[in-house]
Amino acid sequence: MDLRRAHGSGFSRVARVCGGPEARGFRERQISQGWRNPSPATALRRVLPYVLLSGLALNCAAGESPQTTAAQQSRPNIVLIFPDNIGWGEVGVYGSVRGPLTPRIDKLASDGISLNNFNAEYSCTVSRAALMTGRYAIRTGATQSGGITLWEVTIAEALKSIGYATGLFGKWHLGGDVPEGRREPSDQGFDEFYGIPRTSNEAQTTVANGSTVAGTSYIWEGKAGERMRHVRVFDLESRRLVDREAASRGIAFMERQVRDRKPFFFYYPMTQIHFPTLTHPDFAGKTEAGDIGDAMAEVDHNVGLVLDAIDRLGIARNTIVFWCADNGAEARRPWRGSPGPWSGFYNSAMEGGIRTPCLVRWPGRIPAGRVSNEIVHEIDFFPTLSAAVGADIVPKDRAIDGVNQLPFLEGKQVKSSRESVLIFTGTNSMQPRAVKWHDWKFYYAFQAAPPLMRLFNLLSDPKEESDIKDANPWAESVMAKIVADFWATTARYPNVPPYAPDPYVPPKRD
Ligand SMILES: [Ca+2]
Repeated sequence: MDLRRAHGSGFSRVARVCGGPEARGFRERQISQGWRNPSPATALRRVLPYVLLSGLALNCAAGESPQTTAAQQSRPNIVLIFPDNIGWGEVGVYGSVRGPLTPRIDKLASDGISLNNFNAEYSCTVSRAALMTGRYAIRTGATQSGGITLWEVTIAEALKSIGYATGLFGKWHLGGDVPEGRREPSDQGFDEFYGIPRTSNEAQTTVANGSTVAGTSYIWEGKAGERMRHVRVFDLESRRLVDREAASRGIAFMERQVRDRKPFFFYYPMTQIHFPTLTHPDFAGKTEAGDIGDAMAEVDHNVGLVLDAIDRLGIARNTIVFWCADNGAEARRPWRGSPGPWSGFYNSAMEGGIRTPCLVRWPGRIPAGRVSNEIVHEIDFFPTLSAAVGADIVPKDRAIDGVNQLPFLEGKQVKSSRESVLIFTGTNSMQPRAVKWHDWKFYYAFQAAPPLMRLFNLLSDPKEESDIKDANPWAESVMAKIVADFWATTARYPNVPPYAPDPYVPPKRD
């Protein structure tokens, strides 16, 4: 299969579909041009054909009985595709640096709204915590090794409470190092789960995070009321297969819910293109654009599988589809991604770490072909979905940071419901790293590069400029031993707490 040719023709097809005055080629859709919101009359002209067609399309859609249509109309299905570590520079409509590799994603953009100022938290777990709870992750105490507590109310739990079927196919990463039997997807509202409980790089060693033993990292499957079960070891071979398998299982999940006439929430947190960026054999080496190019072609293909299934099931008009990346571009070499026009990568508070591609499609409700520079945040999903499903399912007993963006997405409201974004990079400090307000970004502590572990050799590199950690994997454990020896002394002799008043008396120890 000549992917370049296939994607090339797909790309030009998208260009034709998008070819109105508001979308004259992809370059013009870049942020340098900005987006002027349409006048109400223009917006109405854009929407009117869909309003007029919607009744007809619902009646004509293959395989939909009148009852199905009525049930589906009352509660839309939600498909949330949430790929990992994809920067702006990988997506056609956001100005891909690797060529036209994403025709299906680009078509999704032209069928809905492209958000040019969509904000996420800066890393995998905190981003998922914010997405699922509608709260800045710092409120949840989310950490990679700890996850989030069962006290948090997730979108899945909220939707389940009003009769939705809920399925997670992909990457969980909200249950900490040991989610098994404690913090599984089924403990947070998901009826079904297939995928990896933690993160993709375990495939390099098969050592589960928090363990030191090879062969402890698995692909899992689970169901509500049961504990997770091993499917197979998560290694470099199964890492290549997991996203396709998740798509297949997710599609089967959608088919079952349509058959049972039940509204559904299909959450598809893809593992691509997080390192190791190794793709399905169908795509490995096929794009001539490197591992990331291959991975983006695979991501696009899997998006296409889901969209085709939605069409085949006749539910397109009653299904909201989101395609949004969890945080900024992958940074690890040799799989360093592109943040497009922005600086920084994931794990950074810079725009390249927190401003990610986000597309939303809801035919007949969200006008097609719109591009917006208005600020939206992933914490807005929860209240927005609450509005979209017509049920007040947002928890009232806790702080919720998200706001309802449905009127904005539908074009009924010109401006976003949000004017600002807080950016935290720590899990313990209430001090934000930065605040965005309209076009302004204020840093309390500016740090251009990701605060990742780094290793320098002071003889060959006295200025500490060349990070050689990934070439010296032995170093981390040597340093960890030195640190652990220090901390061991504090168990017997605790540190004096900051701001301890006088007279200070150390706590008694046996
Ligand atoms: Ca991520």
